[in-house]
Formats: sequence, C-alpha cells, structure tokens
Amino acid sequence: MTKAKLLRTRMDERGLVHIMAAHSPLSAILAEEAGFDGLWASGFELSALYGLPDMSLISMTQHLDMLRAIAGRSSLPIVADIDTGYGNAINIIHAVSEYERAGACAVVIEDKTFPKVTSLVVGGRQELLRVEEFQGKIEAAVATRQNPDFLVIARTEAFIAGLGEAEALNRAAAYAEAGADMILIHSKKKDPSEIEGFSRAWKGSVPLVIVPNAFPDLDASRVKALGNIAMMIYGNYGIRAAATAMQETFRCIIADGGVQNVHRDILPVEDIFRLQGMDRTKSDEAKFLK
Ligand code: SPV
Ligand code: MG
Repeated sequence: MTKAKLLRTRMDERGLVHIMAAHSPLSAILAEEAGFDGLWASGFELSALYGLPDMSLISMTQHLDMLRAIAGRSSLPIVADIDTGYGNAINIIHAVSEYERAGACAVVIEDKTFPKVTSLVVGGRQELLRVEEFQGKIEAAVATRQNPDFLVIARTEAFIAGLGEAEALNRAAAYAEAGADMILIHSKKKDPSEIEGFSRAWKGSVPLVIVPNAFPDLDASRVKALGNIAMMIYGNYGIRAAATAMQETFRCIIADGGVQNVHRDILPVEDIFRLQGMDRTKSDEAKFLK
C-alpha cells in the first residue's frame, strides 16, 4: 500500500488523523515515535529554522530538500505545505510533480497571492486570489498528480483576511467543485468560534482540515463532535517546543557557568545515538569492515 493510500485509509478508519509539524528528519523521527499519523512539512517551521519570517522567502528547492531528507528517515505520510504553490497554475504543475516525486502524499495550497505573509501575525498583509484563478490552480494540481490517492488540499484564508464566514464557505465550495479532496479552513482567532461555525455550516461533500495554532482549546474530542473534520495539523508545535528547550538550556548554562546542572534535564547522548541509528551502523561495521 502506498503512503498516500495509507493516509486515506487511516482517515476512513479513524475519522480523524493527527499530523505533526516536522522541520527536520530528527523532529520527524520524534513525531513518529510519539505516535502521530503523519507529518506536516511546515513552511512556518522551516522558515523559523532558518531564522526567517514565513513570507515566501524559503525557496521551493530548500523546502523540497528538507522534505526529501525527512522522507528518507521516516515511514510516516507527509503532507507538504506548499504555501501559494510558488506562483500561478503553471508553477503548481511543476511543484506538484516535484513534491510527489520527493515523497509527499498530499499538498496544501493556500488562496493567497504570492509572496504570502504568514497567517497568524497581527496586521499581516493578507491578499486573496480571485476565486476562478485559484480554482485553476487546484485543477492543475489534480491534473498533475500521478497517484490518485495523492491528496490535493485547498486552504482558504478568508477568515485570516477578515472576509467572514460567507466568503469562506463560498470559496470552499468553489475549491471543492474544482476537485480539491479536502478543504483546510484557517483562523487566527484565539477561540475556535470561526472554525466551529464554519464546520457546522459546511454542507460540502469533502472533509475539512484544521490547524489549531491560534485556538488550542479545540481538542480532538471537540473536533470529533463536529463530525466533518478529518485532519488536525499541529502546525508550529515542533519548532516552538525545540526553541523552548534550547532557550531554557542555553540560559541555564550561561547562568550556571557550565553544564553541571542542565545535563540532568536533557536527553543523554545515548538517546541521540539511538535516534541517529547508531546501532545499525555498528552492526554494519561488524559485518562489512574487513
Ligand atoms: C505552517 O505551519 O506553515 C502553517 C500553519 O501554514 S500557520 O503558521 O498557522 O499558518
Ligand atoms: Mg505554512
């Protein structure tokens, strides 16, 4: 079974899948160990890893290189965050074929103009494409995929742009009509009212995807009760957790004048050896180094 088929089957069987953001192969390995159903090749996380804002500054090549490295070290299906698709429908054709070949099982394409501005920042410039133009991008993605199980997920930023529920519903319906397999509905409100309202009003045939970054109270039990959300993406939790741990540890080392205290609170190096696959290398050495 392909990974794309596996992701679809899991959604059918479980009703809801949990997809964790990964910005590196190591974060992907940790997400797999923790029990997530899949990985989110997040544009926000990779931008942050480079110390840059999430504003179309990271190139497709940089994102693809990381996705390939992640795919090489994890067996989980990967949902690729391709932002606006790096341009128009022609750029989408190129992007979808590259991402599918690199090992992605799904792409999420958002209906903003290129270059985009990250969704959650206060006062961000949020411009949306014409509906027909974005429909063309979705149609191009659907026509390009090789594996029919590869998911084309259309993301509307109508709430992010302050355009309200009617516009969000109208756009979502138009994108489903263009062939999107799922609709990602995003919101920067601190409570889940926009998402819950949208979910209740959504009468389309395709399921929804959410990214509960701004509205953390919307947990899996509340999501399941809504009945039409099939994927939860934990969009910036990997990089925030990593930054928290590094910030605390680095400050302690400076404050303590050494590593005499922090070494008790962080993973021993033997755990890192295990995550690196050192055991396998040792047995290969015993077998092949003659
Ligand atoms: C990402 O993780 O890159 C996302 C989610 O697109 S958000 O940053 O909330 O827009
Ligand atoms: Mg993103």
